[in-house]
Amino acid sequence: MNGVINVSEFKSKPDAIFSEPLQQVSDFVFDQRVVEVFPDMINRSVPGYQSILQGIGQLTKRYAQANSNLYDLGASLGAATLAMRQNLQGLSGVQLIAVDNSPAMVERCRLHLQGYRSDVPVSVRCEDIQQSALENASVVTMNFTLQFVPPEQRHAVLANIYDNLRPGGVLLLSEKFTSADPAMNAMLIDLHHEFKRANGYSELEISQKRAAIENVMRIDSLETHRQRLEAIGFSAVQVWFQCYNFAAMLAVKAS
Ligand code: GEK
Repeated sequence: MNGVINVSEFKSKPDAIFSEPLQQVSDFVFDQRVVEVFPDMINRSVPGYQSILQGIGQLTKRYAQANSNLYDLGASLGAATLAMRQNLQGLSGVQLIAVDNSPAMVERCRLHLQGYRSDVPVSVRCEDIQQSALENASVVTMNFTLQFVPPEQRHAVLANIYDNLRPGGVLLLSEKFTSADPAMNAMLIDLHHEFKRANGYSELEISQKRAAIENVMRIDSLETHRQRLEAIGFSAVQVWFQCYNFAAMLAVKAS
């Protein structure tokens, strides 16, 4: 496996967005302020983020096909795009397309991608993944993005991916999830909050972030993900990483 992008290499201000008491907590948006702190924020908030990027690189190496497109939907600053790109050496005719609908993210993503050398062409599109035209895909990554799509639109987004995957192509889907068992769900949330405290977030930051995100990030259970992916036609769905209430899945379109 080639060296994997380490997000700590991305320049970042420390995330202090929710450190002061706010009179009213507004819905979370991926704006310029978030871009400036994003690498620090995601590293301190998503358990296993770095391991997931490494796994995305490994799975890309395994499933990328020559003469195909690879997509990173909801690319943010391009960490997964880079993890994918570093694992495409020697494969002819491949190109990467990173998509995000936040203009501030897209601008910084372009800068990041330019900072790393590669022969694999990459383009960055500023668009809503609900409207993305995909074609001839072998690997599609959604690393913590589907959870921001309104629940009623998720089936259509995934069906669009499935329809435009080549036989043998894969979706790499990472999501925060809920557990159907209320006690287990509460326990997983608690472990995650402990993880955030251990990474230096205060109670105030944890609770204000939770309030800001609850309307924009509505999460499914792993059962819901599996059932929806199978109903769309994916022939195999496998969780390959889990830490607390965060998981990464592989969904395969039959060859
Ligand atoms: C990473 N994958 O570092 N269309 C396009 N982009 C969207 C949409 C949409 N409808 N909704 C949200 N986004 C990245 C991390 S972050 C996850 C992904 C997080 C974008 C949004 O602008 C943001 O950049 C990204 O999805 C989600 O591997 O912050 O928890």
